[in-house]
Parts: sequence; structure tokens; C-alpha cells
Amino acid sequence: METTNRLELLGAPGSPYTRKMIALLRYRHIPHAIIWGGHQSPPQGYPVPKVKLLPTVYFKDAKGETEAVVDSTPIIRRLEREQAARSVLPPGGFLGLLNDLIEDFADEWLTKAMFHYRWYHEADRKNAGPLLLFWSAPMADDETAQRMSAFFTKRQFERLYVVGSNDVTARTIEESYARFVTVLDQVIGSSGFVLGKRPSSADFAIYGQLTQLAIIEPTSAAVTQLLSQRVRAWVDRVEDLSGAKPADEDWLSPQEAGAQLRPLLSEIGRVYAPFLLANAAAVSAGKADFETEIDGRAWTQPTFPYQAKCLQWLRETYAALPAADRALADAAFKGTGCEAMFSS
Ligand SMILES: N[C@@H](CCC(=O)N[C@@H](CS)C(=O)NCC(=O)O)C(=O)O
Repeated sequence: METTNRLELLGAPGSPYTRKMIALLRYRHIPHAIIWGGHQSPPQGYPVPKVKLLPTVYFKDAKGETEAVVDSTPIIRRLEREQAARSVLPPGGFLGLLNDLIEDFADEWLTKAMFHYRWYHEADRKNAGPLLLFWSAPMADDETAQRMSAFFTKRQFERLYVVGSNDVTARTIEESYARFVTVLDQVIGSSGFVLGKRPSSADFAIYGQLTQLAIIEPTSAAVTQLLSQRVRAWVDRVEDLSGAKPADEDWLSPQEAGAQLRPLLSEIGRVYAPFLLANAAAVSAGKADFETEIDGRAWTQPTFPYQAKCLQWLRETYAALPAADRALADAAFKGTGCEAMFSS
């Protein structure tokens, strides 16, 4: 186990949230060490997290004990409390809510496109199976490699329904991804990052999913290249922003953000808001799965309790806003579809 004050992280190159965290740690100059691997063969002598997710970050507590922590969003906020410099959280309630909402959209909706494009189309499945194996076992012999990548491919293909990917929703997911790339192209073109000339946690969440969608999965990588080489190039830059010199004035003003991010908020309001609301209603009704309509097409999937919490956390952040910030939020969300998430 690491003896210096380096933060240790267990993760995989094919895990979008792992990539999100690594790029963020580089940007924030937080000393870290990456253990490539997974929970099927966890590192010896390390505590096992309650929920076996990647990345798992190993924090040292005051007594020097090691704690295994998962879930990038709260981990990022913990790191902000431990180190103020090079913050990835924008100032002020309204910009803070926008950042939380867009980070959540990337972590919970864009990741549907990532999982769909990895396992739905045969060409992508054939590409991902061996990669998943060699990302965690680079020295596997060919026979093991074939057997294990076939096992992974079958398991993940059979789990597509968990994110709602099927023959009906495929078009909804793929058209949303294409619109998102076009909107992100405009955002990057006008300010470099989502909330200004410096990155926020929303950028690292988007980047994490794009490290797979824009590069690894052949079908979505071709779509990304066709629609925006600017977005493709941006992924390579965000890989390591340790040399960036962020300044306080680099954040957009609330007015600029509200105007500039309207197309992105409209995409979130078009697909993610109806999904979150239907999922939350099904969770509170104790249903095992639900059917709703997204973008004019049927959407069916098992209920996802964690995403009901995501909606609740966003609503709590909105409710806690000072009146002036809430007025800015209401004005920015009006007509985008996002207002439905915050109306009681
Ligand atoms: N909300 C979590 C999501 C983490 C997550 O779902 N990680 C995936 C890998 S990308 C995982 O560990 N999945 C468990 C599995 O596939 O069994 C975060 O932001 O860190």
C-alpha cells in the first residue's frame, strides 16, 4: 500500500468514471497513483468498498487507516473540501446548480449512450470484448482471452436492458448522442468549457464518457468524427489539463451561462428530465420497472433507485438556492423541459 500522501485509485481505462476522476486529479494537481484492475481481482491488503464500483478511491483517515470510497460525484466534493486551489466547482448557487445538473446528465444519461454503443451493435461488441479483458489482464494467453472476452460480451449484452437500450430506444439514444455532440461543439467553440474558460466537474463527467464514445466504440467514434472534430480534439486536451492556469474571472457570468447553455439545457430537458421523473415515480410506487415516452418513443427499463436520488439531490440544491439564484434558474430552464424537474 502507498505510504506517501498520494491518493490511490482502483480503476480501468474502459471505465468512463475512472477516466473522469484521473483527468480531474491531474488538473487539480492532486498527487495520485492509479491501480489498473477491478473488483474481480482486488488489490491485496486494501479494504473492499460496500458497493463494488470503479473507480474506488482509497482515502487515509486521521488515524492513517485506509477507507475505500466509491461514487465520483461526492468524492469530487470531498476533494474540494480537502483542497481549495484549482477548484472545479463554479462560484454561486445558479452556476453550481447548472454544474451539478450537467455533471449528472453526463454521468447518468450520456453513460446510456456509452453502454449502448459498446454492446448493442455487433461491430462494437466485437471490439469491446477483447479490450475489456486486456485492460484488466494484459498477459492473458490467447485461449483465456477468447473465453473471457466472450463471457464479458455475453454478460454485458444481456445487461443492455438495465440502461434501457433495446430495439425501440436505440434511435432515441443515438439521436440524442448526435444532438449532444453538435451542442457541445458550439459550447466548446464559444468558451472552451461548459461554464467558461476553465473546466468544472461537468466537463470531466462529459470527458469521461467521451473517452469511450468518441474513441473506443467504432460506431459512436465515427459519428463523433463526422459531427465534430472539435469535440474529438477536446477529449485529448482534457486528458491532461495540469498545465492550465485557471483564474476566477474565467467562469461565465450567470447571464452568459443561462443564454449560452440553452441548447444543452434543451437536450437535457428533452431526454433526461422525462427519464428522471418517470424513474422517480416508479421508484416511489415500488415498481420493478417502468414504461414512459421519451422523444416521442416508448422507453422501458428497470427502475434505478440511485437515479431517483440524483433527482432528489438536484431538487435539494435548487430548493436551497437564494431567491435571486432561483430566479436565474427559473429563467434559464423556462421552455427547455428542465423546469419540469424542479416544479413541485
Ligand atoms: N456513480 C458512480 C458510477 C460508477 C460506475 O458505475 N462504475 C462502473 C464502471 S464504469 C462499475 O463499476 N460498474 C459495476 C459493474 O459493472 O459491475 C460514479 O460516478 O463513480
